[in-house]
Amino acid sequence: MDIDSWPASSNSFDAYDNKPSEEFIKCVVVGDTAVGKTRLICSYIFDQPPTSIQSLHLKPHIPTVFAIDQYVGNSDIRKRGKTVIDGVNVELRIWDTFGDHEKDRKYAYENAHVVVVCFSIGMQSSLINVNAKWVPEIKKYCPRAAIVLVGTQLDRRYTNPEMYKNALQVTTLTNILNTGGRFKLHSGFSMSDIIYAETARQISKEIKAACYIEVSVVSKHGVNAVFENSIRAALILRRNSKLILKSHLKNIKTPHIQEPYLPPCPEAPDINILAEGEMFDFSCLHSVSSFCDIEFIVENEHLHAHSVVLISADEVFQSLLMHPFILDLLGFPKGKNIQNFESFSLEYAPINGVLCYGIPRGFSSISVVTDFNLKRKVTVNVSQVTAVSFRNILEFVYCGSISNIKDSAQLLTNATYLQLSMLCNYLTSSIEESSQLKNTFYQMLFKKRKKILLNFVFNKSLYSDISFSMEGALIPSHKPLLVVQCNVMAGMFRKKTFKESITHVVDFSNCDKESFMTVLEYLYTCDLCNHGDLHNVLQLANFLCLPRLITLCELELTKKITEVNSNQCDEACALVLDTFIFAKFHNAVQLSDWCLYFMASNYNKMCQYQGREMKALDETTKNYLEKNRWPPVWYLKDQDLYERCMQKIEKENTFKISKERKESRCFSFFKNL
Ligand SMILES: Nc1nc2c(ncn2[C@@H]2O[C@H](COP(=O)(O)OP(=O)(O)OP(=O)(O)O)[C@@H](O)[C@H]2O)c(=O)[nH]1
Ligand SMILES: [Mg+2]
Repeated sequence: MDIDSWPASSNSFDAYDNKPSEEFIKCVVVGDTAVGKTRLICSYIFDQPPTSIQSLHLKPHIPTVFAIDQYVGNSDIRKRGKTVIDGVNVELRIWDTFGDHEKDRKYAYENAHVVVVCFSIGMQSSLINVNAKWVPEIKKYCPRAAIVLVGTQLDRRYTNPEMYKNALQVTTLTNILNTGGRFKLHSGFSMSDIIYAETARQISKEIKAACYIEVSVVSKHGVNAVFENSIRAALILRRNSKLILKSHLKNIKTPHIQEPYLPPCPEAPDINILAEGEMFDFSCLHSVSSFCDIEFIVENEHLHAHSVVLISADEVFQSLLMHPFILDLLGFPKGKNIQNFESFSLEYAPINGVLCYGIPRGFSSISVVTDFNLKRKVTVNVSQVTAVSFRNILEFVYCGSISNIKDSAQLLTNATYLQLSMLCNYLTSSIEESSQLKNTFYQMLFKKRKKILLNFVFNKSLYSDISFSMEGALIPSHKPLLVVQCNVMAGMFRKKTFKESITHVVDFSNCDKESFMTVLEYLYTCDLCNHGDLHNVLQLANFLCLPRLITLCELELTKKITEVNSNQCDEACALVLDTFIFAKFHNAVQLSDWCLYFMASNYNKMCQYQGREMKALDETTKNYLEKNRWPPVWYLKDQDLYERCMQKIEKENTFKISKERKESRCFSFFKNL
């Protein structure tokens, strides 16, 4: 049952057909419009479960129009009104009222035993009105009723005001009448509007309320406590009344201080990994002679290509370019690189005039030369294939798709002859869904490249044209791959003004080898496989402008901190602080946000283990942590007060019990006399 399905209201007391079970209590709920009186009552009498802020604000506020007794006409609801408090049977009747308009509420107040005065924890004006409007009204119409002060919408104290921005559509009756439709009264609040328990307790004292309670229908915190303590407040007044003898009320407890609500710890921000997107996109090298080391001669046309691109795209090119005799002529080590190429037919062809077996069909002769600059070049004559088709074949190898096929039948014949199986599949697949098709083949090619580059090319001298020197070692690498995967490297190798564009060795001696190898492996695989020192890898990733690698490092570092935290909290605190400073310095925005979150949600531990370092943080960070620390300061203060009160109550109880015992012993002594 929901707020919208109230039983038909009646303003008549005659509607009560049952006699009060034992103690009948009329409880009237008052307060400004939209503070949440109706929601609070519904949550209690329909025993509604906790809810989310979003679903609570899905419907606009419908103001209550008449003062109503919510128990009239619904036996289920009336049953819920019967309760037992501190051993006393009670029949509770709750009256909902309106805060919106100024019609007489006298009828609602009539014979009230307790009045629940509500204000919203996110609305200053509603608290001002407690003293200015509601208490004078209570004093006028039911001066003898007990008062319970209730701060509603407690969730506003610990949730971001942004959450309410678009959700809250408060409509008032006056607005409906004036505008003939829904009207946005206020669309949110700021944290400066928030009322803390300290202030409310002060008001509670001033108005001589029996107790102060905070509630939220979102968490359901305090909902039952409001009505249980309202009953207690009413019964204590009744007990104290000299006119009636009420010995069965002697066990009614004084309404207690409420245990504060510990808001849920905020969830860690997600670390989003940038997609692989344009990586391994060799299209910029297609038909480009820079960094090329292979030349195909087809129908007298000379077409340039790059060994790394060809080898990583198809087994046919692997078997051609990784032929042991060619590798021997080029001076590359062979043996462990060689794959088993038995899946397609191999033939005899001359390499530098020597007839060799093991050359894929269609490559009729090969020549290998090393020029005076020690630049090695392989020239391959292609037979029985048209130049137009071979250009299309190279486009597929570089781009994973072909933009303009002039003669598809001819191309399919040539691709079949050259045994290029992936291209044959591409050409025979349904052309209608061309964009999806392109994507599928791009992905297939992507996966293939990852595997081949890692197994046969990464950290191998095979067709290497550049080396990085560090820690006394030379790490072989491949410019065509580096320029495609890394813009900084592309600039370094392409711009003639950089000496790296002409040298064969690049000095990276400032780097530690393990971290560099991790970054290099990433460039060959698009994955962060071998971690090394993640801080150093992150630094290098930032230096080389590799945004995806930065996100991968961010994720790994958050996992590492979480893992360390589960075993050694003090170590995690030190690590997170280092990482935070490091992340800010090296543009790892997600990581620095995550560290801030960690520091805020482990604030006490951070101060315990890293007190000095926390004090040395910059003012903006300190302010942020102070604002967002968990548990929040208001909770800690309230919890401290609560514990002190409970200790005091316990002491008083112990004192009372021992006093009673003493008295009963005295009594028996006299009795025995
Ligand atoms: N975040 C949050 N919003 C609440 C809570 N309780 C009520 N609200 C919101 O406040 C709006 C008003 O609630 P009502 O219970 O209808 O307000 P009311 O005090 O009965 O208002 P009148 O009938 O006009 O006097 C609701 O539409 C909810 O969106 C709460 O615990 N948390
Ligand atoms: Mg209402």
